[in-house]
Amino acid sequence: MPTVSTAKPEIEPGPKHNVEAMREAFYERISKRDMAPLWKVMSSVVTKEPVTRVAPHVWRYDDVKSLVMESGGLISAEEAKRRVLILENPAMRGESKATNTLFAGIQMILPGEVAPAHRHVSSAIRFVLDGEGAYTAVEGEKAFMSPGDFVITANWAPHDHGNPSDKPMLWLDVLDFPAVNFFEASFADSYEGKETMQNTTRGDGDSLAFYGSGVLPDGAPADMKRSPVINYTYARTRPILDRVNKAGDIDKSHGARVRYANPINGGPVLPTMGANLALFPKGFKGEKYRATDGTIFVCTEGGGTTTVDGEVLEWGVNDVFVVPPWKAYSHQVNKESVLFSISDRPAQEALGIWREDRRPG
Ligand code: GTQ
Ligand code: FE2
Repeated sequence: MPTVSTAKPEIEPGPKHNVEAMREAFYERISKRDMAPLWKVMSSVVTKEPVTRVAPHVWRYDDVKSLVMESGGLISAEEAKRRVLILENPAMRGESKATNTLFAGIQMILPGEVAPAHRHVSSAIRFVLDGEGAYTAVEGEKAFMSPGDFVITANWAPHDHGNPSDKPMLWLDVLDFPAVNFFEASFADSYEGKETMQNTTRGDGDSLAFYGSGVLPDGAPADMKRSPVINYTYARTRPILDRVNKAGDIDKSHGARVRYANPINGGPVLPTMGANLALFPKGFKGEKYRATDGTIFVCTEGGGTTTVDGEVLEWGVNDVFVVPPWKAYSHQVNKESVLFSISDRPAQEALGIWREDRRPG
């Protein structure tokens, strides 16, 4: 076995020094062939724990609403195609991302406006903040929307929006296109100069009646990657939270919480994104929690604070906030409050990489 001696530096004038020089010369030579030594970067490419660029952040609805309303005077829904102000994570400006996998934006559609039909590989969800009686038509079926409604638009489903009501409607859009673009697998179709393809034989609200009522059409498929329900209405979901709360089924971190599910198989509503609605009873002081899915929250009732890695985020009705992956967080409320949340957890679970930690240090 060779031993390294430090006793005679004059006699062996640094084999270490020579090795370093030889290594550097080698790295330079392989670099010219588009290669690099893994051992120099191993710990930063195979990290011991999740490393995130995402910053915790709150977008206050007061600011957001007035700015989105102002955009209504600058551009029409028709011209913009989608009149949306992007909620950009402050640590990733210019990338159109709220988290590394999810886009978030606030869309507004004014009375009488329509946003033309299109389709894309990215799945989308809407979470309604303001207004009453505008619709999203998905594959030709109109889903009329009210605040708190959770509406899904699956991969490649044609969709358009319209507002026959007399009030502006605003909603939160969340799309998975940062994830789709990571895979470089995006396609989109605008139907420009073609038929809108929005004529089907389905009636308004059919999907919820057929699939969201504890019965299924005879001959419904035995499996489906995404839910056939278009609109999970607040009117139906919210009362369930009271029942869960009354039953005492209150998670120490997540409160009285339900998960939006695909009625065909009980799975997530979309393969890439999953959502929950949670009620926190008055005085709830949540236990710290962390998971690998960065999460976007929206408050629908009440208000409170979420402490993320020591930073306190304050939120009230219609405020949107982001918790980065693997950062320990806990919710606290003084009054009864409700939070909607959405993340890429189903995608991570499908890939076998999702983890949670109920006792972060
Ligand atoms: O409403 O179809 O915020 O396609 C981003 C992309 C909304 C939409 C967005 C979209 C839409
Ligand atoms: Fe779209």
